[in-house]
Amino acid sequence: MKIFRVVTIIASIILALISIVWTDSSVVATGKVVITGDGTLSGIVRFPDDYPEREKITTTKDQATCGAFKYSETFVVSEDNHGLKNVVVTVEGAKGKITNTQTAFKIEQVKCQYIPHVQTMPVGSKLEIFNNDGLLHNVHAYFDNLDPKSTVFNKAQPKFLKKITQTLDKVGMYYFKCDVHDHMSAFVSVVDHPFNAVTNETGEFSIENLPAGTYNVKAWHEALGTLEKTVTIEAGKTAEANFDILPN
Ligand SMILES: [Cu+2]
Repeated sequence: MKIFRVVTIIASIILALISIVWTDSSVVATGKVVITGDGTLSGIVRFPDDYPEREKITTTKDQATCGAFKYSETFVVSEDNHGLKNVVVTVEGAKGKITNTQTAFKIEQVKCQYIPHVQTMPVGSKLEIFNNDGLLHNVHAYFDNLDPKSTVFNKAQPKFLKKITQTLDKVGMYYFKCDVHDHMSAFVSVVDHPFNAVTNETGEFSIENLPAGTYNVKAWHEALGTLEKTVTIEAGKTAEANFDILPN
């Protein structure tokens, strides 16, 4: 009986050591074991030919703060390479826990505009919503779509209420609209793994620490919907995934 117990303990120690080596684990500050790889996926989301102009939206109230018009943030396209900003790129099914120890994320309301327009954050994160304007906004958050039934919270934010804090606890896309200023919108992709990115000013993205494997990669845009692609990641290498937006 005693020998059996000793053997069991030794076996479990060996198994634990093997799993540490095999999974290329690293221990983050929180003490969580994070499984990662060393492959990278980079690419660009772009219009190969014609691309939409940035729309000018005339404001209807609070012009002293908001200005007479706002540029729409739906299609922000680089003149140089036709890359599209604010596309959420996700590698599905890659194994890895979130290493991000950031505890709070923020959206600011500045001159009647949500900043940033698109971001991702780990599920369960706190989102701090700031009112930097000296006027009333009304933060209306929806989950997955803009159906009134999909409302998650709906809060008036008068000028004296500088900060509202909300926990985003569902994996998926949160839509934000201001019920006072029609043109104001923002999107937060709430995720349960670290393999996500938002395209930059030139439509580019890079996702690191990917384990080798073949994955489905999704590119989501607020007006265009989702494009998908199968990509194979090799250990220590950078794979490329470019998404071309074709007229349909
Ligand atoms: Cu507003």
